[in-house]
Amino acid sequence: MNKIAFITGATAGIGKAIANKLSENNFDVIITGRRGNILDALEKEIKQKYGVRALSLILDVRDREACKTAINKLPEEWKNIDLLVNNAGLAAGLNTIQEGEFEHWDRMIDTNIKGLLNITRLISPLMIAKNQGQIINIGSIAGKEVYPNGNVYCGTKHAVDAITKGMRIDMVQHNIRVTSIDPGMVETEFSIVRFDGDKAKAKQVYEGFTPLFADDIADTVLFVATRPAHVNINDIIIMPTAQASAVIVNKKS
Ligand code: NDP
Ligand code: 8X3
Repeated sequence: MNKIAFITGATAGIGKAIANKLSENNFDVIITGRRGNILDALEKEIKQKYGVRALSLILDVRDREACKTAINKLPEEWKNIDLLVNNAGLAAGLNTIQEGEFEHWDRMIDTNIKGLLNITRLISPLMIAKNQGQIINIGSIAGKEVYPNGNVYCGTKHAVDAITKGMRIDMVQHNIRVTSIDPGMVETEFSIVRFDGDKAKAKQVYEGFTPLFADDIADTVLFVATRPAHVNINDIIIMPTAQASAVIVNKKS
């Protein structure tokens, strides 16, 4: 029997790479996100390419009631979730606090913190019931350091760091492993979203050096997910070779 992984934010970037990587390595996957057309295509591709089971679930992690309904309605054979990857998240804007946009703050806090909590609250009891499971939270270097204009995004990722530690304490008695994977700069749709769809501005972020790619993070998730049952990786910070800290990047201009 394959293990079952539930992945949030599987329609793009890191989440999509994780869905592919886990499927390639014999996990059955529940892939979730808001963009149904992308999920449908990915579900078909995964089934064809890797011959594992895949189920797509259109889900906005901010919508607690919709998440409840969707997870409660999962067919019984899909409720046996072994691995939850809390990946859905975003940065919106890059401004000082005094110039920040309230809508950006709400979106980041509601997705990165409350969304992660919603999904964890709904899925962890399924793991507790079988006294087994694993949760991997995608944090960030922004959860370890604060950089100029990163204020609220960094705040949400610091919250993920603290919540991960809290989860590990609460879950230990239930034999559930909890990990945080904290990447530096990864070229995905992240900066396009941060800059409200401005692709040219987003491209500049990754110019002059080799950033991480989504597949690098997927490799890390696979490593964590395939350790023996008695081993838990608490936390991994993973950076591009050219990035020494949140703000120090060796760019060749
Ligand atoms: P992308 O923008 O490429 O992908 C983000 C994913 O999150 C999409 O699948 C999107 O799906 C999903 N998502 C966003 N909002 C919601 C929501 N409300 N409900 C459900 N799904 C949602 O970004 P990344 O892949 O780069 O980001 C993934 C995670 O990695 C985030 O948590 C981010 O903070 C973190 N991270 C990213 C880094 C980077 O440099 N790229 C570095 C460190 C951490 P859809 O739009 O279909 O809902
Ligand atoms: C994404 C990494 O440094 O762009 O979490 O905030 S950074």
